[in-house]
Amino acid sequence: MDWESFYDTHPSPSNYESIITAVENFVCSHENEKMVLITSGGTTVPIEQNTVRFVDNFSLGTRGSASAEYFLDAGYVVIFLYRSNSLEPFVRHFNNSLLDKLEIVDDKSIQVKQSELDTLYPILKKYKDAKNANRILTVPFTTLIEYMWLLRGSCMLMDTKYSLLYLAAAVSDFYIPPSEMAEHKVQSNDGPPMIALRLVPKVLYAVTHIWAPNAYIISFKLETDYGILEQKSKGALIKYKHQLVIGNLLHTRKRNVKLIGQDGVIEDILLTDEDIKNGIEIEDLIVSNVKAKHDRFFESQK
Ligand code: PAZ
Repeated sequence: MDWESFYDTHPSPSNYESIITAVENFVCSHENEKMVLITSGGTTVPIEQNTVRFVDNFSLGTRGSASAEYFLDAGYVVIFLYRSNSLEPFVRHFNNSLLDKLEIVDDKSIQVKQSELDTLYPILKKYKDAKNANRILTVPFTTLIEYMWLLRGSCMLMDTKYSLLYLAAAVSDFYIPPSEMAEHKVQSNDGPPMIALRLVPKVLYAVTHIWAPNAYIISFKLETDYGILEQKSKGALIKYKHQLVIGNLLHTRKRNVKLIGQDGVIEDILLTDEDIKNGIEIEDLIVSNVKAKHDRFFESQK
């Protein structure tokens, strides 16, 4: 199925109009400012219409949520399109550990432990500054179909050279059309289910040629086999003609990425053990590299 038929045959989520209106208002309130759309986390593929089970993937949302913080530091306004319950900017630092950083003073007040203040304060300050200045909009999705609609709607609102599309979400290549799903919970006493997965159409062509051809567009490519990473990344650049592919391998993604541009140059970003010990995150280096590239692209579009 091509991407046009996909949108023709899969209706938008029920809350789509209100979400896209919020995105539109956000975009309009930041006209002529550098803006990044970050997609983050993995899509789910339900196997029942009343969904009890779904096919998921490994992505935690670290890449997207950490990058969002560095883009804010770099002066970008951020739209964070993320899988519900995956990591979010700022909050990611405290997942599961927030309660241990607080203490009860008396029955009317609690406070941050003195020993945690130096860590918590700068993160809270940046979070509040970004929120109060309306510099970040978070938009959750869960299913593949929600993601597809929200991606299209957001890209179409961001078709300018001020926009950077940073497509780091892990989007399923396979799905079950709702018309072919069981309505109710699949029963084990009916025997092993025969589930036919269909291919999800590649929408990157539409992103780069139809929805946001004026934006600077970065797609990510994840592989598990080092031998095909470069070739697949270059293949995507040839096919979709966008500006940059960031390639990474499942087990080394937090310490090594390859940035591959249309000129064929491959830049390696590699963290050493020392960097990691010192708390350096690879997203910090990715974002400063990408910002410089977007700046040059922006100047060249005048
Ligand atoms: O979310 P995370 O930090 O656990 O992983 C990031 C990533 C590997 C999903 C991202 O860097 C990426 O490669 N996204 C594209 C995946 C794909 O090829 O579909």
